[in-house]
Amino acid sequence: MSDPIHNTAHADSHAPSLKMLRSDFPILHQTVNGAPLIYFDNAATTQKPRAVLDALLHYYENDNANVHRGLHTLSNRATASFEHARARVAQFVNATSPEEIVFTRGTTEAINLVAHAWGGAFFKSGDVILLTEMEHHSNLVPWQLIAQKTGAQLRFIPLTEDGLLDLSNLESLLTPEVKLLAFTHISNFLGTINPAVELCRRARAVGAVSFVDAAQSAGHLRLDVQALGCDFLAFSGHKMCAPTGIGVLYGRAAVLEQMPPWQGGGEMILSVRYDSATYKQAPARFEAGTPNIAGAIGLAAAMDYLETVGREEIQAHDEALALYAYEQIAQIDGYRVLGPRSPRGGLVSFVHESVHPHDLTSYCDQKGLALRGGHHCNQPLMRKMGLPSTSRASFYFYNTHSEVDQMLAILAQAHQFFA
Ligand code: 7TS
Repeated sequence: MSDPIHNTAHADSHAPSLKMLRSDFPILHQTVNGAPLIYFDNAATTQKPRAVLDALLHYYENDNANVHRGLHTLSNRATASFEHARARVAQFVNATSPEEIVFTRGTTEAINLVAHAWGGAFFKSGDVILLTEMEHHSNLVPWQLIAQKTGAQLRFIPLTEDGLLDLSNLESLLTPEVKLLAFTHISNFLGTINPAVELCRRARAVGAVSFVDAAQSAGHLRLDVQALGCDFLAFSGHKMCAPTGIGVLYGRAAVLEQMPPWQGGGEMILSVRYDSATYKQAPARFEAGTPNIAGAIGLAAAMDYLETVGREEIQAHDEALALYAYEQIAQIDGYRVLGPRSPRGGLVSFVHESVHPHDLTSYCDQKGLALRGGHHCNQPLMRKMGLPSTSRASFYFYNTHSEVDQMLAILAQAHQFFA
């Protein structure tokens, strides 16, 4: 069979296998405001293939029951599927064991869990939490909250003019006071791919724990937590073809074992008295209450699906579309693209010299083109760059070069329309 994804410009018009992939996504085949939908808001959430929808339906039609507590067949089946999903995730990120995988609602909840549980136990006054200036609010506000509680301080790795991390002074930032370094793998605003292996290694060298926010990378490139050398890593299922409400916290076994519980409730206890309780080992200790069972099963189905598409092919395709869009948007009168040229994740942020990004994004919506306009939860960096907001096109493997060409035509029309 030929390569399912073609990453040379315009090759997709001759790619029957890519068209076949699109047919796996029922939602893509509709018109919006009278035009065929072009869905370029994948950094916010991706669409779901039939295989994932079927897995959800199959679970609810055949196996639905609560997990880990039933002595009946459906409960045992639901438990087996849920724990199979955990093992699938472990394999997907190359964790050493499923016990290193904690299910959460998403990236945001995973970061809050670590900030409150790990940070709450181990941060003390004078400690430093090192972040970067390009963090999503999810990887900033939870650390602010725990810093206020513990007396720890936040410190930031600055950016270069090109939108890369400026690591020239890392030594002076990554001092022995730094207890944790948390950074985004791929910026959801600039598309920058950060040197995760190097950052984790440098953190380890000063005895700091590392936390990789993989929300924008997990569905786009092959993640290997052992090769990255990270202590924690988090991502959201919904940005990689799985349902909303399910996400993952990976924690290296030795670090996870030290972490006290965050939320209390059913499932996470060994034994409870009126005045005290003892807790299970990780990961159960961090999964209080009934989990998102169907979501975990959908996530495993999504991982199987992404594996059949080909994770290297996905990365190459998304990056090729982003690079093509980046170079071509810059050629259209009135537009400026942001962030480094290459390498980049599968997204491009841009601004028009006089049209507000919200007006531009609404104009595009009228043509069936779904972009995101806003601050992309990067307010501090936007403010620093003097931007109120941007428009952003973000791609996935079911997007095509001809869709990018249609976007370019719409952006050129918008320039005329608003002139
Ligand atoms: N970290 C990064 C880098 C993100 O891009 C996002 C979501 C999150 C964390 C939070 O993920 P959640 O699933 O817990 O909400 N980013 C975006 C976006 O770019 N547009 O909408 C959500």
